[in-house]
Amino acid sequence: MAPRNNLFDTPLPDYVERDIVPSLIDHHESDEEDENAIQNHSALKQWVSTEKTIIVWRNVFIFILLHLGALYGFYLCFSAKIMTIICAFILYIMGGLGITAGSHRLWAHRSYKARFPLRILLAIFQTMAFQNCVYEWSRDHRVHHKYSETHADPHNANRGFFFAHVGWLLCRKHPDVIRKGKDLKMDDLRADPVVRFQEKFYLPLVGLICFILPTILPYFLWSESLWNSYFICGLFRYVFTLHCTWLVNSVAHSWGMKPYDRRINPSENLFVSIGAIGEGFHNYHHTFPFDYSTSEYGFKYFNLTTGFINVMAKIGWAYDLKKVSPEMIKQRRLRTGDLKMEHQW
Ligand code: ST9
Ligand code: ZN
Ligand code: ZN
Repeated sequence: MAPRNNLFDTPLPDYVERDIVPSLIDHHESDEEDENAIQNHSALKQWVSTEKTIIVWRNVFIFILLHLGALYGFYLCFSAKIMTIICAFILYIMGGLGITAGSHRLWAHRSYKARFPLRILLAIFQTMAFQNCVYEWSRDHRVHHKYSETHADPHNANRGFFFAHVGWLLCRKHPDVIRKGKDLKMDDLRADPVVRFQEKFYLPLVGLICFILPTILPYFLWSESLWNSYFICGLFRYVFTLHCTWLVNSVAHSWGMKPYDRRINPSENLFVSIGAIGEGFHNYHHTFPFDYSTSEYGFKYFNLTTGFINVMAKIGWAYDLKKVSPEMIKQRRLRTGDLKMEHQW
């Protein structure tokens, strides 16, 4: 059924479907095309940069404080009201969906389309996760896919586990990230009023949605202390969500099975997928980045985000969900997959 349009839901311009979406589909039809891409890519990977790492001490200081606050919040969980713990959990899922269903699968990859109310909801959730605005998050993520594990990848896993996990947020970006990032097509995000609005008012919105609301809701709704609410639903929940996200860049780029493409680092990691509500099937995702499920298996195996998008599709808020056909997966597995590695969970 064709999606209904209304005043707020003007479709994105034609060039988004014509130029931008195909550029996000990093998939090669022929072996030869694929081999060329791999050759170019490995040359980039092997290039040794002489750039010095410049640490941003302000960020180091803020992250240390944040983690001390989060640890204290964890300690307070043992004396807080049960409703406060449940609330922190729900906020983690909401913020998580803002990242997974929002900035990742919708805005960075355009793996499905979302109507205006869903885009608003996802932008609110994404702000709750405070991981940079949708525009910046998606630009870093597009450059991560296009130049994965080279110096143009913001969280280049070849610079070590710590760098891929959090270190990249504690130092200046490699000039290649910015250079290559500027060549990316980003007009689709510029054309989305929800993305523009969130970027314009990002910091005040973060203050309100990520910290103030999680602090005052438990206080007003079940008389939790403001102290407990701030440290548990604010800081602890925020830092927990950050680590669940960062695990995808560190752990899922290091350990796990590679049933779809044995030549790349991203791997299938169930442990990461549970914490990252369905985003640990990273070998599949880097092989077929345009699949809305980021996995061969739909909702199966704790892919909560896929379940959420499926429900949104049922009520008509999500549509044009892109899914790779079983035949295409099979062909790709035969060509590049590690065939010894069947899914074993
Ligand atoms: C956070 C992000 O945590 C986490 C993202 C994780 C991604 C995971 C992906 C995995 C898949 C999805 C799984 C989801 C699972 C979720 C599970 C949930 C349960 N292209 O930035 P500046 C320009 S954030 C083009 O200052 P520096 C930029 O526009 C945490 N251009 O670079 C600017 O231009 P102009 C909270 C680019 O100075 C200029 O460059 N946030 C690009 O090197 C300078 O930009 C923080 O901690 C690009 N890609 O500083 C903030 N990038 O001058 C941390 C930049 O014209 N960030 N530009 O305006 C910072 O403090 C700084 O960015 C920095 C680098 C210190 C890291
Ligand atoms: Zn991705
Ligand atoms: Zn990745």
